[in-house]
Amino acid sequence: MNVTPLDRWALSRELTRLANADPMALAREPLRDPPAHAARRVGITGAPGAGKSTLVGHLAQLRAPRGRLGVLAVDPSSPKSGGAILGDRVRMDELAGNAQLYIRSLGSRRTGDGLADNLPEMLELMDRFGFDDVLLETVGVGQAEHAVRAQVDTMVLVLLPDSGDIVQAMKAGIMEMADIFVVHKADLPGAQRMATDIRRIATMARHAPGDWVPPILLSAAGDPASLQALSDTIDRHQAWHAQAPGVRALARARRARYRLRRLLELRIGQFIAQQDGAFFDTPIAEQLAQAVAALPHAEETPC
Ligand SMILES: Nc1nc2c(ncn2[C@@H]2O[C@H](COP(=O)(O)OP(=O)(O)OP(=O)(O)O)[C@@H](O)[C@H]2O)c(=O)[nH]1
Ligand SMILES: [Mg+2]
Repeated sequence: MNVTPLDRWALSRELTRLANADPMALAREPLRDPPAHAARRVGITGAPGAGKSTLVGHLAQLRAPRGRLGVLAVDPSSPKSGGAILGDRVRMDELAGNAQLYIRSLGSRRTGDGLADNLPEMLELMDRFGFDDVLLETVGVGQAEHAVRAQVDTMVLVLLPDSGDIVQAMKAGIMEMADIFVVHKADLPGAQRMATDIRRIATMARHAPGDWVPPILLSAAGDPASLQALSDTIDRHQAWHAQAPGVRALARARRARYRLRRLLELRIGQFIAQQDGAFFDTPIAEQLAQAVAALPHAEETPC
């Protein structure tokens, strides 16, 4: 547990710099030693209004006393209000004044996946600032989950009871990505049935011995035991993640792949935006060849 004072000012300044930095310029910065410390990274994702912020707020309350905890919310419904970031049922005054707690909202910009452009660098910064836990809230729009999956150790998928959520989630191929399913707003009708549906779908996935089998939890803002159970399940998954052979190497490779793909996509996006109609009249093989040839010259075309 980190007991040194958190330099909020330096952290905020650096996060702002990263939030505004051109990803290409950032990629050209001199390589730094990897951070000595790694935060436990937990992604909380799900459809708009599923209750992500509410869960993040309660998790922050439960987990902040154990160490330095950061909350990063990408595109929250109301970026200006800390209350919205944490959900309206969490009393801010219970969290305010905790010197080891840091909450920040990030706007998503160019990336099509609904994540902040330089999120990998921001998460690495959280490691450098000695965070024990980082909770990352993102609104699920299909693509976002794929990107979050690459960045976190534990992925919590929040689903609403009795909605088209599960169909959407299946369509987007995100059911296989969750480490923990949470049917939130379990005080509403349909939660049990939804959990049963998820269980039916989840049991179709094959698991080797020693694999993590994603649990399906029910939660409600007014049910403290359900929130504690979620926090405990996150701990269990983190413990499994830390010791399971090959899992950390896989996660590292996944992050590295995501980082490179994100840069390439940005670069290719710039290239395509710069072309005129005549370019698209040429054969597709020619277009492809030109696009690939343009890749190494990103610095000549600032975005
Ligand atoms: N019935 C019920 N409503 C809840 C519960 N938890 C949260 N809500 C309500 O659901 C609404 C959305 O909650 P949020 O936590 O802001 O949801 P979110 O997923 O963060 O929403 P976005 O960030 O806008 O996508 C709010 O009006 C909450 O009061 C719950 O357990 N039961
Ligand atoms: Mg929210």
